Amino acid sequence: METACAIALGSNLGDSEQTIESALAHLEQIDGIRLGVRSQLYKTAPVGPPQPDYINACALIHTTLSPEQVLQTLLATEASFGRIRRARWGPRTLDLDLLLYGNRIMDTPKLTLPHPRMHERAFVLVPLAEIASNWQHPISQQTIKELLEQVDIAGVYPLVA
Ligand code: GSY
Repeated sequence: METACAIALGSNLGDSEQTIESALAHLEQIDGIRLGVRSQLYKTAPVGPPQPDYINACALIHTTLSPEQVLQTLLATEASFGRIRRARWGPRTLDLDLLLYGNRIMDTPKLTLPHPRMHERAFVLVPLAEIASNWQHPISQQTIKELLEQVDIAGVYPLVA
């Protein structure tokens, strides 16, 4: 049985557009993961300390893996693209976040679902609303479209207008 998941992709070091495209191609090759619809790329102002703008996107994946296995896959993919986890809010070659795993709610030391900050991040909600506007947040029950209406989207632009 497959579960639909939403993931967020971000990069602000190196050739970020290419990195995100390659990361999606890489994920598509993994057993137990089927890549679904994806958003376009967005250029986004950094949230956190001063650093270069980010390229962000979101994608849906359909998976037979457990949430922990999906997380491990995302972490391994980050590592294979040269990501070293340094400063918590610092620049990164590739950031992959598991936002939603079906309607699963969980909170363990390794993984919190839904992602605890997704509802406040325009750089997540804008691309996610493009591909999953009616998905209801499992805790608040608000749709992604409704969550998007509550954040400031200044600083989030489609890369190709
Ligand atoms: O949490 C993801 C990494 N990140 C981002 C990001 O992906 N986009 C923007 N615009 N700001 C960010 N700050 C951090 S940390």
